[in-house]
Amino acid sequence: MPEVSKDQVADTLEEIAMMLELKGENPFKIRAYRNATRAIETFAGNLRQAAEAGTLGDIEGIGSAIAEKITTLVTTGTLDYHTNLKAEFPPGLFEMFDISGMGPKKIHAVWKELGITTVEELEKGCRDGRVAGLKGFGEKTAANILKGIEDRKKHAGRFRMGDIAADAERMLDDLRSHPEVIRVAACGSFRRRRETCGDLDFLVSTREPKIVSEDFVGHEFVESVIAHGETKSSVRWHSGIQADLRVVKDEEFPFAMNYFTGSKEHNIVMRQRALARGWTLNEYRLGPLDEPKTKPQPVPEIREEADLYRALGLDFIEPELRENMGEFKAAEEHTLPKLVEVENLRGTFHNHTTESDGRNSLREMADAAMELGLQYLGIADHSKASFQAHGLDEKRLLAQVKEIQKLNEELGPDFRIFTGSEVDIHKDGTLDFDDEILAQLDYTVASVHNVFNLSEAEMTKRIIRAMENKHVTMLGHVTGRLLLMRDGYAVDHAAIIEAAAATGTIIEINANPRRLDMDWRWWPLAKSKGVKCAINPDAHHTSQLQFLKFGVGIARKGWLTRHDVVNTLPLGKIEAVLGAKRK
Ligand code: DGT
Ligand code: CA
Ligand code: CA
Ligand code: ZN
Repeated sequence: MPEVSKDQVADTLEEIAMMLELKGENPFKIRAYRNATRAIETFAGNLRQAAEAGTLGDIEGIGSAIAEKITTLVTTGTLDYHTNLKAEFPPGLFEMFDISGMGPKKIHAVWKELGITTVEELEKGCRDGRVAGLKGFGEKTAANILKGIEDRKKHAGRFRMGDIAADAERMLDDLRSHPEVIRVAACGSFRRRRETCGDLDFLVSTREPKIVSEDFVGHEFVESVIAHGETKSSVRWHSGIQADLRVVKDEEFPFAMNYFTGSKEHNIVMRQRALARGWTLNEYRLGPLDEPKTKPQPVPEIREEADLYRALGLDFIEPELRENMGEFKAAEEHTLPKLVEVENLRGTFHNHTTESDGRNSLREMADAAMELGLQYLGIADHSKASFQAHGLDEKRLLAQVKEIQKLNEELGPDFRIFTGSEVDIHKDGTLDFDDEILAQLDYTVASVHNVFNLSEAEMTKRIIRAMENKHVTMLGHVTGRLLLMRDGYAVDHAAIIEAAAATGTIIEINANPRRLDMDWRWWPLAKSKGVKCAINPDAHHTSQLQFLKFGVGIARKGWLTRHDVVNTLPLGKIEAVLGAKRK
């Protein structure tokens, strides 16, 4: 029997939760399956061993009834409860859960009342008025669902960086250790650290193209082979993403690496610069033009990518900046920034514990931060308005502050936990805690978590009003977007950046790979106004402190150096930054 992976177990539990919702079952039962899904996703041990040892029920978030079901699933490979439940529903129904605006109640209604069982039928029903005519729906709801369907189409076929990075790194390692591989790179949008990738573009140089290509298409990640040749192969991995492999001779490697890293827009300028020097540049070589308009310069020898940039009169351009958004001018004028690196980070803010909706205790989060080599950890649990996330009221918050102070004494002077709150910004821009309470914290992250449907002007005003509070140290996830799932609420980024500069409010890069918000495209403007950045993992689990690396990728795409990012400051210096607005 093939091993049942953690992902498969989590998917099965999630499907059960969805089906129970469709049936209108008891919310507590549904919640239990959702909690178990999350517990499995973050469980560090071996599921099969835990099942055989009978210890699944000991995992926090998994009750005995669900533990039994998981045991059946991992030991037998199937779960009748799930299979039988699934037989009750047309399969197309499940896809509707991916549409923003469609919840279980609505799915149930369109199915039972209109006989709609697929997304295509749903789209039709929205257009011909049937959906709007349903009790409790109306024109506005139908329009909303249509927009959700459009959004889903727009995102189809892309993958979040956070969902593909681990596999991509593993493949890089495997290729690197392949005896026939000379050089290897993952190019394309992955190397440029885009927030989402359409596919993965691997490149190797070798004297044995046949062997390397065969091993690539035979890799354990591969679900199906799309194309298999000696210089180019394409496969689909189990995760759903397509991975391409290009195989070149070692002397071609720097050109291929540059070409396949892109972006396309960046490549076009590179080629123009080559032409201007009487050369032709493609993915294999830099050579003299056959019919140069002017006398060509001698073609320099290129051994690596940096040589190519030098030959074209440019400083080396980091892959993250290759979007043709000003990098050529800066590279010519030697004004490219020295981009921030993961190693520069000394601490992080905006993290959750079990006190709100996190999965690990304060102590566990602190231990994990120390293990990562960080000097400080900010705890910013949700505030009371976020009741669905078990937000803290004043009493619980102040109790947490006490607990943190106690733990700080215990941990000694080399590590510090900062007391904070991810305080909700109300609809009118006021905060979920009074100033008198906020004044007792080391810092505050202010975030919007409800009433998303304001106009851009109203939402912008709401957020700016919050930033004007001197206790608001930083602004959390500016747009609230969930990549490939939900567009952010409408905000005027430029106005918010202006207000951040005027009030001295830090803006976060929420490093959770589902968010990566504020978007990298806005950071050059923010930087030019002197706005500082905090790279925050928004960790709800110790393992999610690792999200910091995705945030650093976005900061680099935003041209930020370590001087632009406050959490590169060591303990002893960061305190002044946190307190600056209150002065
Ligand atoms: P993706 O996969 O949609 O996330 O984005 P990329 O940038 O990885 O694009 P992809 O995989 O289609 O191609 C990889 C790189 O190859 C791309 O960044 C630049 C280069 N490339 C592909 N097609 C063209 C082209 O038509 N012209 C030029 N100049 N470069 C291209
Ligand atoms: Ca690609
Ligand atoms: Ca590609
Ligand atoms: Zn939040």
